[in-house]
Amino acid sequence: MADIYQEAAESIVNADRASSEEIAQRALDSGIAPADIMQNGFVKGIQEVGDLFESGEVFLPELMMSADAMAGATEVTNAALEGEAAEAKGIMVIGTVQGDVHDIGKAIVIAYLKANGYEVTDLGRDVSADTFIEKAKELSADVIGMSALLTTTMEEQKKVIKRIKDEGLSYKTVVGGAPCTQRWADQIGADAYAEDANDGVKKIDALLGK
Ligand code: B1M
Repeated sequence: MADIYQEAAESIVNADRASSEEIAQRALDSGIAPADIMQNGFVKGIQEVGDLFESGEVFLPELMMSADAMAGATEVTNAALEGEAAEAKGIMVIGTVQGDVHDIGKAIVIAYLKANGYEVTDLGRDVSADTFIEKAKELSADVIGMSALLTTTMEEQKKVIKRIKDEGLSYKTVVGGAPCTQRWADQIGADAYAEDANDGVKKIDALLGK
């Protein structure tokens, strides 16, 4: 099993989308859970590319190609999770905050939420505070989820939460993304911080008493 995890990670490092999709499908066909191949294989690969990017060993165009390979793998594993959908537990809107285009993690979180019975609307990336609030109102959401991957865009989460409080709205809020922490969530008054997709489901279940 370790071999397929290794292959998965390598397909991301090699920025090979055809290969990442094929490996994802092969893993699912052999009975590996979507979360396992994602976390133990593909995510390891994108983290390695992130480290290489940070140390100047790969550049932005290569990082973008690896992200594309990651998107291919995510599509395959998420399609498998969609099939597990259960009865709706709550309504959620989720997006990547304004100024931020990182959406791979968000796609994984959405798939987990859907598979665990949430009705989720993906607001996409580079989502303004106005859009978060408008869409939550329009869809009568229970929860607003905000993903931020840049230290510079985390502040946008604070902006949305401030709007909710200033307008006396009652949406629950969840923040996530690599630079976020429980401490940050407490500081900005978010109802929950989720470290990963699994934790996201647990925290939202707890917030809504499910
Ligand atoms: Co960017 N990038 N990037 N990047 N990128 C990071 C984040 C960085 C850490 C890389 C580095 O320098 N080491 C760095 C940020 C530094 C910082 O702010 N401290 C960085 C930078 C600097 C940049 C640019 C500024 C580069 C440039 O232009 N010079 C630029 C910014 C663009 C912008 O957003 N305005 C940029 C661009 C890009 C790409 C477009 C090339 C691509 C994104 C493609 C895409 O997403 N469609 C990209 C990528 C791929 C990365 C890395 C390598 C990988 C991110 C990722 O997908 N991780 C990243 C380095 C790294 O993380 N090692 C990096 C895998 C994913 C599964 O994990 O997103 O953490 P993650 O999601 C997890 C949890 O965090 C959590 O659950 C997920 C699943 O477990 N989670 C939530 C996330 N959101 C949640 C929401 C929730 C709950 C949980 O509830 C609402």
